[in-house]
Amino acid sequence: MNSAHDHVAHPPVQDLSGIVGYRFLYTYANGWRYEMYVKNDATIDYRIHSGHVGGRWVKNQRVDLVQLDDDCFKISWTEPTGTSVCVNVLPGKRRLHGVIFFPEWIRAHGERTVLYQNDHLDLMRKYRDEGPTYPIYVVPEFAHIRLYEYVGADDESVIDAAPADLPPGWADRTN
Ligand code: FER
Repeated sequence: MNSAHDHVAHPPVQDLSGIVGYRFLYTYANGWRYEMYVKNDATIDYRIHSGHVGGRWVKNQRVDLVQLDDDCFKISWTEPTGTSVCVNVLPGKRRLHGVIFFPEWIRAHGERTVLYQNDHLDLMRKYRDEGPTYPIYVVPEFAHIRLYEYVGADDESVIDAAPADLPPGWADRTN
């Protein structure tokens, strides 16, 4: 029966202008360093500067992006590798929390995913389908956002090189 307590959810009005078109550099509490560019409301590009799969980079990953509240966004997706990721971003607080769900084969052989993924999508799906998938290696960590900059939406030049091909110290930038 309906009652005042079983209404369907009432999503908040969405204003994504505080995150779409931004690039951010962040360091997780476990030391892993990542870079994300929110290219538009459904797409990210990213580089992994250090960590379990440091050196990996990806363009045009489709994501679900929502605004949960003022200064609070959530980005969720599944990779062709089978890794799933959910990242909460609070730009004004320079705070981020990510949960990465790695399949077992990436815990054991992370190096297989350290490449420009877009050139190897069929291989990633083959590894994904061969597994093993389980047990899932869950990595929940806070991060500090060291740099948060507006670079504009839909710009293919923001992330267009491998982490290893950037100028020395590039990933150490702060603002
Ligand atoms: C992040 C955590 C994990 C992130 C990307 C990943 C761009 C991707 C992991 C993988 O596929 O290996 O904060 O941001």
